[in-house]
Amino acid sequence: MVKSITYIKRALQVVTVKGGSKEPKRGQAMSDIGIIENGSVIIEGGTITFVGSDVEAEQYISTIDGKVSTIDASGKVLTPGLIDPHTHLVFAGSREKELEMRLNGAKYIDILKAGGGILQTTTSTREASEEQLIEESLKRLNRFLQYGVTTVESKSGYGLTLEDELKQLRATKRLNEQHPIDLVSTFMGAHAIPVDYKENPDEFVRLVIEEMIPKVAEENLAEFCDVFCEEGVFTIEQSERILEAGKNFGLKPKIHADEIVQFGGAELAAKVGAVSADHLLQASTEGIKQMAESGVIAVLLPGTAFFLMEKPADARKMIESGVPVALSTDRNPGSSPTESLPFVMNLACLTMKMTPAEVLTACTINAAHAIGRADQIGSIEVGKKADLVLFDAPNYQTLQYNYAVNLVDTVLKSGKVIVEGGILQNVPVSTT
Ligand code: IZC
Ligand code: ZN
Repeated sequence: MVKSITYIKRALQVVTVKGGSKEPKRGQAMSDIGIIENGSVIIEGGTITFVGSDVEAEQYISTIDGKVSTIDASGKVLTPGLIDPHTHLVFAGSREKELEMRLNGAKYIDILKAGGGILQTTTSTREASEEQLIEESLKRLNRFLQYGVTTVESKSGYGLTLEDELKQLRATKRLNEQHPIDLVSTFMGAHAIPVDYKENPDEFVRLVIEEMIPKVAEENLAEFCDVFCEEGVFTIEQSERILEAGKNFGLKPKIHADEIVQFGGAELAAKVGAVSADHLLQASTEGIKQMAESGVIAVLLPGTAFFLMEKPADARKMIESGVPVALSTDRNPGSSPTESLPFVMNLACLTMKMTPAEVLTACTINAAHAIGRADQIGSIEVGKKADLVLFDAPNYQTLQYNYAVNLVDTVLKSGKVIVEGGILQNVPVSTT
């Protein structure tokens, strides 16, 4: 069989983000994004086999046999496919009424405590069939693709019964099979205390630990276990028990930490050896120090802070303390209804003062580490999967200089063009 070769040439810049596949990038290394000016990338069978200058590429291509399709990247910037390491992708219903409630002074957490918020989405998700969940989520995945996102982490947590959590996770599995975006699944049964357990939250924790986690692991439906560790949701002690139980079943810990009040979530992340601690708006100095020591990745969500009209996390302090930082949309129907990772990148720059180079590291190789995929994706290096984005921009700084506009021109997933001229190519829009 003739080998299929894709030759991307004449990019103004190839942003390789190389050198971080073993360990996430921290501190100064986050600014080191390995730019090649006037560069080319060659892909063979979905894998990157050459990265270098246009001149070297001409030499290399003359040594290999196969059917070559060429992509002219003149005037554009090539980056790794963007990675979103924190979403609540699969759900039914919407919560636009909460925006007006919040504009009138209601707080996100009080809406939840009153039985709305996550619990409202839980009701609509329980009512939906697995097919309906897939149908609704496909639309979101297609928007992610148009924004240059090629891998997405997806959490359960809108079922809150064994059967409904499994339904959400099975929908995630089928979405992963049907859609070009790769999904990485997280079990988050500990997302909220259901109304019927309000008087006895420990009984719900028992259910999560003894019934849900073993079944999720048995069916191999998740790689990570997450918990909403927050005042009025799950306590530090409950969160620790849940994350340790997950570890016993091979689920790697993640944690929603210190979003609304300073609660000790960052410290707990370090203690349990979490892969990431996410949000961290109120993280303590001591918690940040412990995260740096334990190598916990901070997944920061400035879109959520923006949408909740709160001050974002202290990214500068974390980077200066040696915590590896990643970024994510937090796509969910309550506190961050967007698939625009590029806009979140703008916000990281404008509201948290991350530099354009740090932002790119945070959405590629560090995000890959936050979902355990840094050996396969997150940088443009020989041997990695050819998940790539061409932006219609003269340099990488322009991605942050233009804000809230979509500069994505072409997206390749495993070497296959799935967005061209900003338009989706042969991507499923519906299961029917
Ligand atoms: O549906 O509100 N923060 N969980 C924790 C969420 C936001 C999702 C939601
Ligand atoms: Zn979340």
